[in-house]
Parts: sequence; structure tokens; C-alpha cells
Amino acid sequence: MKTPRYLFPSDYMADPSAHVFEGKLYIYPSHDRESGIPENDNGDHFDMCDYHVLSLEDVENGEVTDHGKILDVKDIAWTGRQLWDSDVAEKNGKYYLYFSLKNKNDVFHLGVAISDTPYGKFVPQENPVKGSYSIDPCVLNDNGEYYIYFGGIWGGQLQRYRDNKAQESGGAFPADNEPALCAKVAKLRDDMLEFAEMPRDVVLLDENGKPLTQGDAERRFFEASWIHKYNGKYYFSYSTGDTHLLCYAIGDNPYGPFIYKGVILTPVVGWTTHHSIVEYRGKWYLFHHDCVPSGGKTWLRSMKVVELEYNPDGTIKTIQGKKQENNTVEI
Ligand code: FUB
Repeated sequence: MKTPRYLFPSDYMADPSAHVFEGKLYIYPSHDRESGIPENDNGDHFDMCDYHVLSLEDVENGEVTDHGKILDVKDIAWTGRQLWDSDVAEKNGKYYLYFSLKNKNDVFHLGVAISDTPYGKFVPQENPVKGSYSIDPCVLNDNGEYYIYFGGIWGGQLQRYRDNKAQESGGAFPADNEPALCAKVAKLRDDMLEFAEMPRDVVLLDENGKPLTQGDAERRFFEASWIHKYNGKYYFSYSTGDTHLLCYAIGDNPYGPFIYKGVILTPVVGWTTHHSIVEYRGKWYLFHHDCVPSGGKTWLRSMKVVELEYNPDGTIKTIQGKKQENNTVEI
């Protein structure tokens, strides 16, 4: 499957987190909508208010089932606005949906909702995860130990925090030559509902072992963490945001550090780029989104999937975001 496939043309959905549960592929996307809010650097135009779950059995040609709404912003007690990226993990037959939401003071936190099935409905906890902040949770099940990764700069508010504390000044970015702001990782408690430890930095190093700097906009972390394992190594992948790349770095354990390795996906049509990587029936796939079907409206995104390939040395072959079958560039 060398040509990307749009997964769900009848609606706008983005940030697809794909997992294999009960032998099937389940996709947990953000549900984009037209709310009329003008575009700004805070991302106010990403004004989503519910989640659906989709599933499919044959990635290349199979029908995609929409299992309907699994969580509504109105059902969450601490709700403010903007349900952003989410992810789901399974433990002992229960499914835990981790989501990003602004509270009533417009501060992003992570929430958890629970279901007995991968397709919901999911029942949210009364309060956000204690000590959580920023956006874009993703969960790794590493042989029964669960780790949550999160964070995003600009509208994702990560720059407001240092050492897991909100800064009274409102926070700031490091200088261009200083180490970049990092995504965060924490082990989850046995009940999956809280952090078992204080979140740590997901440190990304260059080929000389030096932390990537804030000014290194083509390589430093912006948002959209994902983690997968391949041949015993841990692959941390992410978006560089304003330079619109999906990049990856490889480490020896879930905490890192991770050494920068390259670009997975060059820019797509649209502003955000976001993804998940999953192995299914012997092949690896990159789930992502672009804005071609909406004519380039950055807040109305459409999910795609394409096969992802590794080189013999474990590096990932770069995929061209804007190329079509006939090698022309979309829009
Ligand atoms: O979908 C809203 C936000 O856009 C996500 O949380 C980010 O990763 C970006 O894709």
C-alpha cells in the first residue's frame, strides 16, 4: 500500500490514534467541526466537542465502521472547551480513553474516561489527572507497564510550565540556543487513572549526544507524541509544528533519551501534522491527516493511512506528504 488512503470521507476527523484491540484496528480521532472561530496561534479554531471511534479490519480496502459518539464535552464535569487529541489503552479488559481538554479557566489538562469495550461509551472521571497539563496524551503498554507521554507548545500551553509547575509569569520559551522544551512521560498508576510519578522530560539528542535546541525548529519537539517499539527499540515520534514535519528519535527504554533519526512525513496540506504508527497483520502503517478534502481549511482535517517501511538498519523511510499517485503535489 504505497498510496495513502482517506479513511472516512464523510466527516472531518484528525489526530488518529490507531490500536489493535480484539484483533481489529480501532481509530480514536479528534472530531473537527466548523464553529466559525477565526484561526489564531492559540488554536482556538480547533473547537471540537466530541469523539467518535472508528474500526476496520482490512486497512487497504475495507469498510470503516463509525461506532458513533463515545464522549461529549457536555458529559465531562470539569469541562471548558476544546477536546483535542486523545489515545486509548487497554488493561485487564477495560479501556481507558486519555483526552486533552481546557477547563473552565481555559487551561489544558488531561482527562480519563473508562469503557468495557474499545468502542465505548466512555465514562469520564470527575476530575482531570492530578498534576497533568498541556495536550496530546499517548500511552505505551510496555509488557504490562503503562507510560503516558504528553505535551505541546504554543496553543498546547507547555511553555507555561517548568519542572511540572505552572509559572506565575505565564511561562516563556527557552532562547534559541538553549535546550528545547520537551514532551513529558510518566508511568501510570496501577489503576490507570493517575500518574504514578512526577512527569519527566522526553529528552531528544542530536547525533553528538547534545539536546536539540529550541531554535532547531526542523527537529525539536512541538506536539503530537507517539511511541512504538520496533526490534526491541523505542521509537518516539512527534510533530515539529510550525515547520510541519513528523520526525522520530530512537531510545533504549520508555524514558529515553532518544536520538534524533529523521523525518517520517514531509509537510502535508494544512498546518498541523499528527499521526500514529501501528503494526497490523504483518505490515506497519502511518495514520495521519491532511486538509486536501476541505480545500486547505486547516481546522477541517481528513484522516489518511499509508504503509510505513523500515530500512534494514531500523531507520524509517521518509514518506512524502503532498505527493499523489501520479507524483503531482496536492493543492
Ligand atoms: O487537533 C487539535 C490539535 O491539533 C492536536 O491536539 C494537535 O496535536 C494538533 O494536531
